[in-house]
Amino acid sequence: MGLTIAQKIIKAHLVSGEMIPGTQIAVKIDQTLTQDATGTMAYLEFETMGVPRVKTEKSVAYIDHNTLQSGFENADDHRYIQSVAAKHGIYFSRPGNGICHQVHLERFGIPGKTLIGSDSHTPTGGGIGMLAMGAGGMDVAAAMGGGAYYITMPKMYKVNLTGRLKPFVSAKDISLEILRLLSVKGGVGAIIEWGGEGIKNLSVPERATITNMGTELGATTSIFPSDEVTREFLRAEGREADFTPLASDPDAEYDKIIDINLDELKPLIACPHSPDNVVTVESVAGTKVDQVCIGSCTNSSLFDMLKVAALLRGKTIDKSVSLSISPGSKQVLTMLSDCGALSDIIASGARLLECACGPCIGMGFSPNSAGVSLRTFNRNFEGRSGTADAGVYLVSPETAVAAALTGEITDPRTLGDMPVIKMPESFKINDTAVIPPVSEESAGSVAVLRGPNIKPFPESKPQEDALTAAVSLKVGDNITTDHIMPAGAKILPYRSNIPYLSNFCFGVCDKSFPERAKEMGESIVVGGSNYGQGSSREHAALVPMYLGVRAVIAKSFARIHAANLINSGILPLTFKNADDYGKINEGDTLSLSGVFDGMDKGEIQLKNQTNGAEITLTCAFTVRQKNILKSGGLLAFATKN
Ligand code: MIC
Ligand code: SF4
Repeated sequence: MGLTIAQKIIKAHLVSGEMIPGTQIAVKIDQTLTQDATGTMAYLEFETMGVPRVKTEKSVAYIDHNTLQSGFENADDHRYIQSVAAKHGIYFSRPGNGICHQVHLERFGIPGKTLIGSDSHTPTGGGIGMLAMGAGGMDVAAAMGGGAYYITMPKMYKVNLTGRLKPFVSAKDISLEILRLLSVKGGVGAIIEWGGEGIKNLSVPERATITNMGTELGATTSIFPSDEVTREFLRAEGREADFTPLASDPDAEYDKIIDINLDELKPLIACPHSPDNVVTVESVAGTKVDQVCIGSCTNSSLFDMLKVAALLRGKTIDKSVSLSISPGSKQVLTMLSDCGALSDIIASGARLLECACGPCIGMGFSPNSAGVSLRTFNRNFEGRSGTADAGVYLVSPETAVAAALTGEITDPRTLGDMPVIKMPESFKINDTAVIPPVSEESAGSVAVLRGPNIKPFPESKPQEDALTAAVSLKVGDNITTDHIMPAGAKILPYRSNIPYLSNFCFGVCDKSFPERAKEMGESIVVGGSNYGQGSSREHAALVPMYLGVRAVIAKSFARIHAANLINSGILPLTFKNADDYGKINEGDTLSLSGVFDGMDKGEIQLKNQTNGAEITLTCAFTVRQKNILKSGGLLAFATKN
């Protein structure tokens, strides 16, 4: 049987296991990336592991999330990351150099290589034919130390694109269409390969928009072939030598095949508060808009920005709209400036933000009360923008500009003719904002600089054979990591201070949770399906662990979050019968007995002491995961072994 692209890369990197879907495999990791919001913790963990020099081919530390320095905390973390990177063999991308995924694609991504990143949108690298996956900080730390990355062997899905995008319909609309078709759970346990003759007309940045948003499907990753389009992109980046062709075999088999005809696609929009709440733009046209934000790792490439500039040229944005533009990288910004397109953007009345995540993670530019914000980003979860009652919509750059010009949601096809965008043959290369590590010989003289905001790592407890604890919180379906551990400008600076962060845990669902959990000592959280979707932030597991959460029982889990729970020593258990979810209420006391035996058998019995209900829970832990849980988390396990 022939192989898919992902299967070929996995086969070439397989350290243990067999490529049987649903079973655990370990893959060798060639490259890692971190960003600052998860990086500080990842490097603290890496230091604990005691490995002097990273063992990957390339590891890069980016500063792109916590760039708003309203106190010493973020600046201290930047200095810590810069010093730890220099010492241990990691490249350091300075604040202002751009969003990790955009810069990595431009400067470091290599077709056929494996990449894990402590950020859920690491699959952006799939746009260039990498097997790129989001992971928790501890897993990234382990990979930097030469450890393999353990995942469940995914199923293979294929999306066949036919036809060609019409003017004012773009890659973002393809992402929204697949979300409309599959939902935020539709990609769980799968790798999505994009193919068909329709991909020939999609440039690498457009492909990267699509693989980036594959994260919102819950997919392990998404990937495009490495073809002549890829070669052209690498050539423009002065990196043609990194090119290798990569395609699936003609007889490769897929678990699901989806066809999308690009000729028929219309401008789409994801309505609040979920990326799969997708309708056509024309069906909500006329809705008043307060704010428009263009940028983020989904839509901040030079191609996107040139389109935006061309559509804004000679026009003024509506007086009721505030428009922000954040180019994805210094390279994009420099080229926009050199060709004069930046002036068109500025002249229109847009506000220029730095090359960073910015509004996407609530780092400034929060909307007004009950405001309507149209964003070219990938997530519109409740509260994420920093304004609790804002309504965030996800759109393409074309639709974003249309709304900025008219002050209301507007089908961009009504704007007239789409200007023709000419991409330069080569990009302007200037890597001075990427600081290489010091040589191995000089590493001893580098002092690691720690600020007072770095608090000791919380101690986890080994799992025991029996657990009796009360339910501190019961939540519904699709709970995101933004619900569990919110981000935003006020909270993000404390990512290396778990005790302080814990005051905000589950704040979006129930502000009294942290107090209650602390009073209970040990407790259990109950959730619905797709629990923990969204970000890779391990803080969504570390903080509940700090607050005494010993187990999470849910109808199903998102991949990275389930791994983070295990890495933090928390038991993720699934209802065998989803209806049993109704037999547990907040405050009930639950008893789990025979946990070790149950972990081996894949079933653990639960007794609800409050109402007498007997419930069967399932789990599918590998030997390694059982040992991690019995050790009290990955860090304890890794330092012991
Ligand atoms: C996000 O988009 O939610 C983030 C912020 O980039 C996160 C990482 C984090 O929480 O630091 C992600 O997607 O993994
Ligand atoms: Fe940054 Fe937003 Fe991308 Fe996360 S989704 S990496 S916050 S731009």
